[in-house]
Amino acid sequence: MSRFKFTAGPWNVHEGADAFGPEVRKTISIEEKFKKFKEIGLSGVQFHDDDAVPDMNNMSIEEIKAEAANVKALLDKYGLVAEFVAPRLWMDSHTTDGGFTSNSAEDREFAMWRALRSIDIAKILGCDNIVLWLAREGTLCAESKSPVEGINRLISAINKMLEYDKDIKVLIESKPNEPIDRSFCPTIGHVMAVSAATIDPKRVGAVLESAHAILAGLDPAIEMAFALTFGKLGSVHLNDQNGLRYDQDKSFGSENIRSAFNQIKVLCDNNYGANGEMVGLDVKAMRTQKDDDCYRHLINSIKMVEMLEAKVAKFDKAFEAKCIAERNYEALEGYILELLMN
Ligand code: 3MF
Ligand code: MG
Repeated sequence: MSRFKFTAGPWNVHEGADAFGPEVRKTISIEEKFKKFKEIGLSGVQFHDDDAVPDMNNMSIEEIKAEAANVKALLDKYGLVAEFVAPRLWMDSHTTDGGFTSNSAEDREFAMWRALRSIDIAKILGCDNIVLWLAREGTLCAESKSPVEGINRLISAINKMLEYDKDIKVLIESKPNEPIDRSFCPTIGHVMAVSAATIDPKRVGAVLESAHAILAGLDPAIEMAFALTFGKLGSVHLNDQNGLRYDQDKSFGSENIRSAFNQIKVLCDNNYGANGEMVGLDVKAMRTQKDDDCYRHLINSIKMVEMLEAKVAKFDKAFEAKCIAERNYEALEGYILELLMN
Protein backbone atom coordinates (compact mmCIF):
# COMPACT_ATOMS: atom_id res chain seq x y z
CA MET A 1 0.00 0.00 0.00
CA SER A 2 1.14 3.49 -0.81
CA ARG A 3 1.22 6.54 1.44
CA PHE A 4 0.19 8.55 -1.63
CA LYS A 5 -3.09 9.21 -3.40
CA PHE A 6 -2.78 8.69 -7.15
CA THR A 7 -4.47 10.42 -10.06
CA ALA A 8 -4.40 10.19 -13.87
CA GLY A 9 -5.99 12.07 -16.75
CA PRO A 10 -8.49 10.59 -19.21
CA TRP A 11 -5.84 11.30 -21.91
CA ASN A 12 -3.57 8.74 -20.25
CA VAL A 13 -5.75 6.01 -21.74
CA HIS A 14 -5.80 6.95 -25.38
CA GLU A 15 -6.34 5.56 -28.83
CA GLY A 16 -2.66 5.43 -29.70
CA ALA A 17 -2.51 7.86 -32.63
CA ASP A 18 0.88 9.53 -33.05
CA ALA A 19 2.34 12.09 -35.46
CA PHE A 20 2.96 9.30 -37.99
CA GLY A 21 -0.01 6.99 -37.70
CA PRO A 22 -3.70 6.77 -36.88
CA GLU A 23 -5.58 5.42 -33.88
CA VAL A 24 -5.01 1.76 -33.02
CA ARG A 25 -7.27 1.30 -29.98
CA LYS A 26 -10.96 1.85 -29.46
CA THR A 27 -12.27 4.96 -27.72
CA ILE A 28 -13.30 4.39 -24.12
CA SER A 29 -16.06 6.48 -22.54
CA ILE A 30 -15.21 8.74 -19.63
CA GLU A 31 -17.46 6.71 -17.32
CA GLU A 32 -15.69 3.48 -18.22
CA LYS A 33 -12.34 5.15 -17.58
CA PHE A 34 -13.50 6.37 -14.14
CA LYS A 35 -14.69 2.88 -13.25
CA LYS A 36 -11.38 1.33 -14.25
CA PHE A 37 -9.35 4.12 -12.61
CA LYS A 38 -11.03 3.28 -9.31
CA GLU A 39 -10.42 -0.44 -9.80
CA ILE A 40 -6.68 -0.01 -10.38
CA GLY A 41 -6.29 2.10 -7.23
CA LEU A 42 -6.51 5.73 -8.33
CA SER A 43 -8.09 8.24 -5.94
CA GLY A 44 -8.77 10.98 -8.42
CA VAL A 45 -8.87 12.28 -11.96
CA GLN A 46 -7.02 15.13 -13.68
CA PHE A 47 -9.03 17.14 -16.19
CA HIS A 48 -8.54 19.48 -19.06
CA ASP A 49 -11.49 21.89 -19.13
CA ASP A 50 -12.86 20.15 -22.25
CA ASP A 51 -12.28 16.64 -20.86
CA ALA A 52 -15.04 17.61 -18.44
CA VAL A 53 -17.11 19.76 -20.83
CA PRO A 54 -16.26 18.69 -24.40
CA ASP A 55 -18.12 21.27 -26.48
CA MET A 56 -17.54 24.19 -24.11
CA ASN A 57 -16.66 26.78 -26.78
CA ASN A 58 -20.23 26.59 -28.05
CA MET A 59 -21.89 26.67 -24.63
CA SER A 60 -23.07 29.40 -22.27
CA ILE A 61 -21.51 29.65 -18.80
CA GLU A 62 -24.69 28.16 -17.32
CA GLU A 63 -24.59 25.23 -19.75
CA ILE A 64 -20.91 24.64 -18.96
CA LYS A 65 -21.65 24.55 -15.23
CA ALA A 66 -24.55 22.15 -15.73
CA GLU A 67 -22.37 19.76 -17.73
CA ALA A 68 -19.62 19.99 -15.09
CA ALA A 69 -22.22 19.01 -12.47
CA ASN A 70 -22.96 15.83 -14.44
CA VAL A 71 -19.25 14.94 -14.40
CA LYS A 72 -19.11 15.63 -10.66
CA ALA A 73 -21.99 13.19 -10.14
CA LEU A 74 -20.08 10.59 -12.15
CA LEU A 75 -16.95 11.13 -10.02
CA ASP A 76 -19.06 10.71 -6.88
CA LYS A 77 -20.58 7.52 -8.26
CA TYR A 78 -17.13 5.94 -8.46
CA GLY A 79 -15.72 7.49 -5.27
CA LEU A 80 -13.17 9.63 -7.12
CA VAL A 81 -12.17 13.28 -6.67
CA ALA A 82 -10.99 15.84 -9.22
CA GLU A 83 -7.34 16.81 -8.70
CA PHE A 84 -7.19 19.78 -11.07
CA VAL A 85 -8.62 21.42 -14.16
CA ALA A 86 -6.27 22.69 -16.89
CA PRO A 87 -7.41 24.95 -19.73
CA ARG A 88 -6.50 23.26 -23.01
CA LEU A 89 -4.78 26.12 -24.78
CA TRP A 90 -3.23 24.27 -27.69
CA MET A 91 -5.95 22.57 -29.80
CA ASP A 92 -8.23 25.40 -30.82
CA SER A 93 -7.56 27.60 -33.86
CA HIS A 94 -7.46 30.52 -31.37
CA THR A 95 -4.31 29.05 -29.80
CA THR A 96 -2.20 28.48 -32.93
CA ASP A 97 0.23 31.21 -31.78
CA GLY A 98 -0.22 30.48 -28.06
CA GLY A 99 -2.88 31.60 -25.59
CA PHE A 100 -1.92 34.17 -22.95
CA THR A 101 1.14 35.20 -24.99
CA SER A 102 -0.36 35.11 -28.47
CA ASN A 103 0.36 38.12 -30.67
CA SER A 104 -3.38 38.34 -31.34
CA ALA A 105 -5.48 40.25 -28.78
CA GLU A 106 -8.54 38.21 -29.74
CA ASP A 107 -6.67 34.95 -29.08
CA ARG A 108 -5.43 36.24 -25.70
CA GLU A 109 -9.03 36.99 -24.81
CA PHE A 110 -10.04 33.46 -25.81
CA ALA A 111 -7.29 32.04 -23.55
CA MET A 112 -8.53 34.13 -20.63
CA TRP A 113 -12.10 32.98 -21.26
CA ARG A 114 -10.97 29.34 -21.15
CA ALA A 115 -8.89 29.97 -18.00
CA LEU A 116 -11.86 31.50 -16.17
CA ARG A 117 -14.20 28.75 -17.38
CA SER A 118 -11.67 26.22 -16.08
CA ILE A 119 -12.08 27.85 -12.67
CA ASP A 120 -15.89 27.61 -12.96
CA ILE A 121 -15.56 23.91 -13.84
CA ALA A 122 -13.05 23.24 -11.06
CA LYS A 123 -15.37 24.78 -8.43
CA ILE A 124 -18.18 22.48 -9.52
CA LEU A 125 -15.91 19.43 -9.60
CA GLY A 126 -14.91 20.33 -6.02
CA CYS A 127 -11.26 21.23 -6.51
CA ASP A 128 -9.22 24.42 -6.23
CA ASN A 129 -6.24 23.53 -8.41
CA ILE A 130 -5.89 25.03 -11.86
CA VAL A 131 -2.94 23.66 -13.83
CA LEU A 132 -1.35 25.68 -16.60
CA TRP A 133 0.64 23.59 -19.02
CA LEU A 134 1.82 26.43 -21.25
CA ALA A 135 2.03 24.35 -24.42
CA ARG A 136 2.38 27.14 -26.96
CA GLU A 137 3.50 30.02 -24.72
CA GLY A 138 6.84 30.67 -26.36
CA THR A 139 8.06 30.80 -29.91
CA LEU A 140 8.53 28.76 -33.06
CA CYS A 141 10.31 31.70 -34.66
CA ALA A 142 12.48 33.14 -31.89
CA GLU A 143 11.99 36.74 -33.04
CA SER A 144 8.20 36.48 -33.34
CA LYS A 145 7.45 37.53 -29.74
CA SER A 146 9.12 39.71 -27.17
CA PRO A 147 9.93 37.32 -24.32
CA VAL A 148 9.63 40.11 -21.73
CA GLU A 149 6.20 41.09 -23.01
CA GLY A 150 5.21 37.40 -23.14
CA ILE A 151 6.23 36.72 -19.55
CA ASN A 152 4.46 39.89 -18.39
CA ARG A 153 1.33 38.78 -20.24
CA LEU A 154 1.54 35.42 -18.50
CA ILE A 155 1.82 37.09 -15.08
CA SER A 156 -1.17 39.35 -15.71
CA ALA A 157 -3.27 36.42 -16.93
CA ILE A 158 -2.48 34.55 -13.69
CA ASN A 159 -3.34 37.66 -11.68
CA LYS A 160 -6.75 37.80 -13.37
CA MET A 161 -7.33 34.17 -12.43
CA LEU A 162 -6.35 34.83 -8.80
CA GLU A 163 -8.70 37.81 -8.69
CA TYR A 164 -11.57 35.86 -10.23
CA ASP A 165 -11.69 33.39 -7.35
CA LYS A 166 -10.13 33.85 -3.93
CA ASP A 167 -9.62 30.14 -3.22
CA ILE A 168 -8.10 28.77 -6.41
CA LYS A 169 -4.45 27.87 -6.71
CA VAL A 170 -2.61 28.10 -10.01
CA LEU A 171 0.00 25.41 -10.63
CA ILE A 172 2.32 25.95 -13.58
CA GLU A 173 3.62 22.80 -15.27
CA SER A 174 7.10 23.65 -16.57
CA LYS A 175 8.33 22.26 -19.90
CA PRO A 176 11.18 23.51 -22.07
CA ASN A 177 9.85 22.61 -25.53
CA GLU A 178 7.32 20.61 -27.57
CA PRO A 179 5.09 21.59 -29.17
CA ILE A 180 6.77 24.98 -28.93
CA ASP A 181 10.43 25.37 -29.89
CA ARG A 182 11.40 27.79 -27.12
CA SER A 183 9.19 27.95 -24.04
CA PHE A 184 8.78 30.96 -21.74
CA CYS A 185 8.46 28.77 -18.61
CA PRO A 186 10.93 25.91 -19.09
CA THR A 187 11.87 24.93 -15.53
CA ILE A 188 10.72 25.05 -11.91
CA GLY A 189 13.07 27.97 -11.28
CA HIS A 190 11.18 29.96 -13.91
CA VAL A 191 7.87 28.93 -12.36
CA MET A 192 9.04 30.13 -8.92
CA ALA A 193 10.04 33.49 -10.36
CA VAL A 194 6.68 33.93 -12.10
CA SER A 195 4.95 32.94 -8.85
CA ALA A 196 6.86 35.57 -6.89
CA ALA A 197 5.82 38.25 -9.39
CA THR A 198 2.07 37.61 -9.05
CA ILE A 199 -0.33 39.37 -6.69
CA ASP A 200 -0.59 36.30 -4.42
CA PRO A 201 2.53 34.10 -4.62
CA LYS A 202 1.19 31.74 -1.94
CA ARG A 203 -1.46 30.63 -4.44
CA VAL A 204 0.87 30.08 -7.37
CA GLY A 205 2.92 26.89 -7.37
CA ALA A 206 4.29 24.21 -9.65
CA VAL A 207 3.66 20.82 -11.19
CA LEU A 208 6.84 18.94 -11.95
CA GLU A 209 6.67 16.29 -14.64
CA SER A 210 9.66 13.93 -14.57
CA ALA A 211 10.02 13.86 -18.37
CA HIS A 212 9.81 17.64 -18.68
CA ALA A 213 12.79 18.02 -16.31
CA ILE A 214 14.75 15.44 -18.31
CA LEU A 215 13.94 17.29 -21.55
CA ALA A 216 15.39 20.42 -19.92
CA GLY A 217 18.55 18.46 -19.05
CA LEU A 218 17.71 18.62 -15.35
CA ASP A 219 17.25 16.14 -12.52
CA PRO A 220 13.55 15.57 -11.72
CA ALA A 221 14.17 15.00 -7.99
CA ILE A 222 16.06 18.28 -7.64
CA GLU A 223 13.38 20.12 -9.59
CA MET A 224 10.83 18.71 -7.13
CA ALA A 225 13.08 19.66 -4.22
CA PHE A 226 13.39 23.22 -5.52
CA ALA A 227 9.61 23.70 -5.42
CA LEU A 228 9.33 21.84 -2.10
CA THR A 229 11.84 24.27 -0.56
CA PHE A 230 9.40 27.09 -1.16
CA GLY A 231 6.32 25.08 -0.19
CA LYS A 232 5.14 25.24 -3.80
CA LEU A 233 5.06 21.71 -5.15
CA GLY A 234 1.33 21.46 -5.80
CA SER A 235 1.45 18.29 -7.87
CA VAL A 236 3.74 15.97 -9.79
CA HIS A 237 3.44 14.17 -13.07
CA LEU A 238 5.48 11.02 -12.64
CA ASN A 239 6.67 9.33 -15.82
CA ASP A 240 9.94 8.60 -17.60
CA GLN A 241 11.81 9.64 -20.70
CA ASN A 242 14.67 8.17 -22.73
CA GLY A 243 16.96 11.18 -23.06
CA LEU A 244 16.47 14.09 -25.42
CA ARG A 245 13.81 12.72 -27.73
CA TYR A 246 10.20 13.64 -28.40
CA ASP A 247 8.06 13.78 -25.24
CA GLN A 248 7.57 10.09 -24.46
CA ASP A 249 5.46 9.86 -21.27
CA LYS A 250 6.87 6.41 -20.52
CA SER A 251 5.82 4.46 -17.44
CA PHE A 252 7.39 5.73 -14.24
CA GLY A 253 10.81 4.19 -13.61
CA SER A 254 10.93 2.35 -16.92
CA GLU A 255 14.12 4.14 -18.03
CA ASN A 256 15.99 5.10 -14.87
CA ILE A 257 15.21 3.37 -11.59
CA ARG A 258 17.76 5.34 -9.57
CA SER A 259 16.25 8.62 -10.74
CA ALA A 260 12.77 7.28 -9.97
CA PHE A 261 13.96 6.24 -6.49
CA ASN A 262 15.32 9.72 -5.84
CA GLN A 263 12.01 11.27 -6.88
CA ILE A 264 10.07 9.07 -4.45
CA LYS A 265 12.71 9.66 -1.76
CA VAL A 266 12.48 13.44 -2.04
CA LEU A 267 8.66 13.25 -1.85
CA CYS A 268 8.72 10.92 1.18
CA ASP A 269 11.52 12.79 3.00
CA ASN A 270 9.63 16.07 2.66
CA ASN A 271 6.24 14.72 3.62
CA TYR A 272 4.70 15.42 0.23
CA GLY A 273 0.96 14.82 0.41
CA ALA A 274 0.56 16.13 3.97
CA ASN A 275 -1.40 19.13 2.67
CA GLY A 276 -3.55 17.06 0.35
CA GLU A 277 -1.14 17.02 -2.60
CA MET A 278 -1.66 13.99 -4.83
CA VAL A 279 0.71 11.95 -6.98
CA GLY A 280 -0.32 12.49 -10.57
CA LEU A 281 0.78 10.12 -13.29
CA ASP A 282 1.17 11.36 -16.85
CA VAL A 283 1.97 8.21 -18.78
CA LYS A 284 0.97 6.90 -22.18
CA ALA A 285 0.62 3.30 -23.25
CA MET A 286 2.86 2.16 -26.08
CA ARG A 287 1.16 2.26 -29.47
CA THR A 288 1.67 -1.50 -29.68
CA GLN A 289 -0.53 -2.13 -26.63
CA LYS A 290 -3.84 -3.92 -27.27
CA ASP A 291 -7.27 -2.86 -26.04
CA ASP A 292 -7.61 -5.65 -23.50
CA ASP A 293 -4.68 -4.47 -21.36
CA CYS A 294 -4.56 -0.74 -22.06
CA TYR A 295 -4.30 0.39 -18.40
CA ARG A 296 -1.12 -1.62 -17.81
CA HIS A 297 1.19 1.46 -17.97
CA LEU A 298 -0.80 3.05 -15.12
CA ILE A 299 -0.78 -0.16 -13.07
CA ASN A 300 2.98 -0.54 -13.63
CA SER A 301 3.64 3.09 -12.63
CA ILE A 302 1.68 2.77 -9.37
CA LYS A 303 3.48 -0.48 -8.59
CA MET A 304 6.84 1.17 -9.23
CA VAL A 305 6.01 3.99 -6.79
CA GLU A 306 4.99 1.42 -4.16
CA MET A 307 8.14 -0.66 -4.65
CA LEU A 308 10.30 2.45 -4.36
CA GLU A 309 8.45 3.59 -1.24
CA ALA A 310 9.41 0.24 0.29
CA LYS A 311 13.05 0.93 -0.66
CA VAL A 312 12.85 4.38 0.95
CA ALA A 313 11.46 2.78 4.12
CA LYS A 314 14.35 0.29 4.16
CA PHE A 315 16.94 2.99 3.51
CA ASP A 316 19.60 2.83 6.23
CA LYS A 317 19.81 6.41 7.51
CA ALA A 318 22.54 5.55 10.03
CA PHE A 319 24.72 4.15 7.26
CA GLU A 320 24.04 7.23 5.18
CA ALA A 321 25.10 9.46 8.11
CA LYS A 322 28.28 7.42 8.56
CA CYS A 323 29.17 7.71 4.86
CA ILE A 324 28.53 11.45 4.96
CA ALA A 325 30.61 11.90 8.13
CA GLU A 326 33.50 10.00 6.53
CA ARG A 327 32.90 11.65 3.14
CA ASN A 328 32.78 8.17 1.67
CA TYR A 329 30.32 8.81 -1.12
CA GLU A 330 31.56 5.80 -3.10
CA ALA A 331 30.33 3.63 -0.23
CA LEU A 332 27.03 5.49 -0.17
CA GLU A 333 26.56 5.08 -3.91
CA GLY A 334 27.39 1.37 -3.72
CA TYR A 335 24.84 0.99 -0.95
CA ILE A 336 22.11 2.69 -3.01
CA LEU A 337 22.74 0.43 -6.00
CA GLU A 338 22.63 -2.64 -3.78
CA LEU A 339 19.43 -1.43 -2.13
CA LEU A 340 17.81 -1.02 -5.56
CA MET A 341 19.08 -4.34 -6.92
CA ASN A 342 18.14 -6.49 -3.91
C1 3MF B 1 2.29 17.64 -21.98
C2 3MF B 1 1.67 17.38 -20.69
C3 3MF B 1 0.20 17.67 -20.60
C4 3MF B 1 -0.18 18.19 -19.25
C5 3MF B 1 -1.67 18.36 -19.13
C6 3MF B 1 -2.12 18.84 -17.79
C7 3MF B 1 -1.26 16.53 -22.06
O1 3MF B 1 3.63 17.37 -22.00
O2 3MF B 1 2.32 16.93 -19.79
O3 3MF B 1 -0.51 16.50 -20.91
O4 3MF B 1 0.27 17.36 -18.24
O5 3MF B 1 -2.07 19.25 -20.10
O6 3MF B 1 -1.39 19.91 -17.34
MG1 MG C 1 2.05 16.40 -17.77
